[in-house]
Amino acid sequence: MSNIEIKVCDITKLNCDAIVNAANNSLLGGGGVDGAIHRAAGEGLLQECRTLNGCKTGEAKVTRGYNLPAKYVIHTVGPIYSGSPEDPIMLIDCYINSLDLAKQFNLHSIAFPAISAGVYGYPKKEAATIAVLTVNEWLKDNSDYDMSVIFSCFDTQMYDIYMNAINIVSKV
Ligand code: AR6
Repeated sequence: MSNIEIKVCDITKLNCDAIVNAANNSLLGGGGVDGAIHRAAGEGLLQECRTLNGCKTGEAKVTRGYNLPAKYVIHTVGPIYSGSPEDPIMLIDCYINSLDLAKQFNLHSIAFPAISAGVYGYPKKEAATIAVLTVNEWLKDNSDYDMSVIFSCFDTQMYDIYMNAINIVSKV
């Protein structure tokens, strides 16, 4: 997993080709990481988001990064956790569609927050394991393409959860 890094950081400060936003279906901003990204990017981001006609759960759309250090923002919408079998399927889609979109735009570095693991209530360990497994599989399936992935954790508790997930996945 040489292309995966886990960091405790504010994702809005990262100088990657793209940062991923854990958005809602409207794409018009909200709380959590979504609010932080819109505040840091400025009004231009909201204006571009208004042209996108929202985003379905599990899908991803791209905008420019405006005042962010990141060049692009990939907006994806995680599932609101309900305990149904659909939840992991939609969360997996968020990671795959974000990475596919980054590749389509010829981007080579991307940072993810813990999609759905905040307001949307996905149990943190499960969300982190799905994130690590899915990204690891995507990197294997796209081994001819150079992509670096950062998992941006907002606190050390989430960092520990991701480190455990990496340890579990690397033993599989
Ligand atoms: N950098 C990195 N991670 C962050 C940051 C940050 N600046 N801020 C928060 N987090 P959430 P969700 C972490 O709730 O669960 C919004 O209102 C946070 O600690 O942002 O997918 C949207 O508009 C948590 O671990 O996203 C939607 O309505 C993780 O990011 C809804 O929330 C995700 O938490 C989406 O909920």
